[in-house]
Amino acid sequence: MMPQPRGRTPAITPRQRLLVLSNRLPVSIKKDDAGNLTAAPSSGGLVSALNPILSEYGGTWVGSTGVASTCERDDAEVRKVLATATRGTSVRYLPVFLSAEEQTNFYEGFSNEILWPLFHDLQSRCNFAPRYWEFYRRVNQRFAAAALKASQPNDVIWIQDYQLMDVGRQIRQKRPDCVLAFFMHIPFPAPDIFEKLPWRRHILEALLEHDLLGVQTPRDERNLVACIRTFLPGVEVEREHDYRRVTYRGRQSRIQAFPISIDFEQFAQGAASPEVGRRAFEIRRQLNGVRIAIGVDRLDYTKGIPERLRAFARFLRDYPATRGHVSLYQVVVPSRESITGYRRLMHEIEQLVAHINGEHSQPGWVPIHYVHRSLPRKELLALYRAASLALITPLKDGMNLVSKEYCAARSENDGVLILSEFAGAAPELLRGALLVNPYDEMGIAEAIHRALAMEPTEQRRRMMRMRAWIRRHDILHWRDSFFAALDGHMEVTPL
Ligand code: GDG
Repeated sequence: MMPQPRGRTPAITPRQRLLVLSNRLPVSIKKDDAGNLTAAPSSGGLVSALNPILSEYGGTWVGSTGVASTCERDDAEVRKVLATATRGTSVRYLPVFLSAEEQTNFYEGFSNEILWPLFHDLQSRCNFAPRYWEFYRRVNQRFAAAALKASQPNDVIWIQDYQLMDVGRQIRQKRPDCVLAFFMHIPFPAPDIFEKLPWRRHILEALLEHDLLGVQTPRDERNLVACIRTFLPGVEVEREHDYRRVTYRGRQSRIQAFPISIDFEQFAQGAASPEVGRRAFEIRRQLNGVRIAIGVDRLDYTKGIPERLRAFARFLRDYPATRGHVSLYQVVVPSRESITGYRRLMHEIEQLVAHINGEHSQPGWVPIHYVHRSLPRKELLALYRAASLALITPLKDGMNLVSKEYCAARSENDGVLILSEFAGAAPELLRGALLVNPYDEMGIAEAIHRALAMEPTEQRRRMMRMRAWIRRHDILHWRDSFFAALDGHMEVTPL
């Protein structure tokens, strides 16, 4: 039976179903050397955010599985493994099969060697290879075809993220009256960065095919609108309440910021459970009672991990009395391992950890505990509970859910969040977090020192503010505001 929807928005009628498209399904399939297939949950913030929504509402989720398609017989095997892994859920999962060449050029190439660095303001990391663009369009066409096949005319088609910006345009050509929504999980750059993209006009026109275009923060909204004004002559933009209405070639789109969030209650309750409490106690004991600063990130150069490690080393040098009393526990979840730059980053992190530990370790104390794997949810919650501070310093981040999860897990209202001012979460959490510039080693070292010295009353005041904000602006609030903005396009009568 489907769980009862929570929140204020009525459920979508069975007549008007929800179809979600994302590059990856929430379940990834891997093939080992012997050719055996295994299924595992996909990592990353998009899946963390959308899973609770889809599992409540039901609907269809279209995406790739991560394993390269070679022949129809193998694809059929993948379908079977996927069906077994997702049995009993109210969601229908539809795999899009990509060949190894398509994965290389569309995903690793256009998505992660062009769009990802450019949209995170790191243009010098871009490789604008023309063939990537061909594959991007071709694969987007495949997603569009899968969506068209799986949907009925009245469905809401909700496309996720930067890998699929051209899908809506292709669906619109075939089905002009369908309801199309898009959400961008990563930042949107300012015009002087976006203009480097040789296909800038095509991408903006494709985005404007959606009825609703959601971005993470008001800054992303301003940047997107500035790009539209700069690169699409003849466009009209009107401000209405908390969004902009854009008219281009006779079609209207609504652009709005919807800061994404977490299932606060689920995190808070999970973290408060006796089992997690026991494990948190155990972790602290194993670390000989030293205070823990935690970092949790996908392996990615945007997350500022080497910069953070260097800042932590500086902290140990600048405040020698703290040596032996605090350790950084850095979790790095493997990600995009097939991309050379990511493997290089992994080695850089390993070398830095070894170097810093080599320089500062003492009997019974290691400055950095480094974990390079995905942890079970309960272990992650126990770490959030065990840590006196969270050190979350991305160079740029669409939102950063980890910062919100850490606060949700601190039900005793203690602990300090040190947060990059370039994370999308910063404007929401600025009254509680210590904001830092992730490039400022000395500033981060000072913030760590300040966090460790912070009185419990100040910790409490700050943590309560952040928790109250996140509790009110949770993932259900995000979903409700997004669906409410689709009002007029969506018939939202209760089930
Ligand atoms: C993209 C945008 C935006 C991490 N380690 C483990 C684990 N995680 C989970 C966290 C969190 C998620 O992964 C990471 O989400 P983030 O938001 O921090 O980062 P991205 O993956 O880069 O997400 C980002 C997001 O999309 C949503 O729009 O906020 O800006 O880049 O939920 O808990 N989960 C488990 N074990 C781990 O070791 N189980």
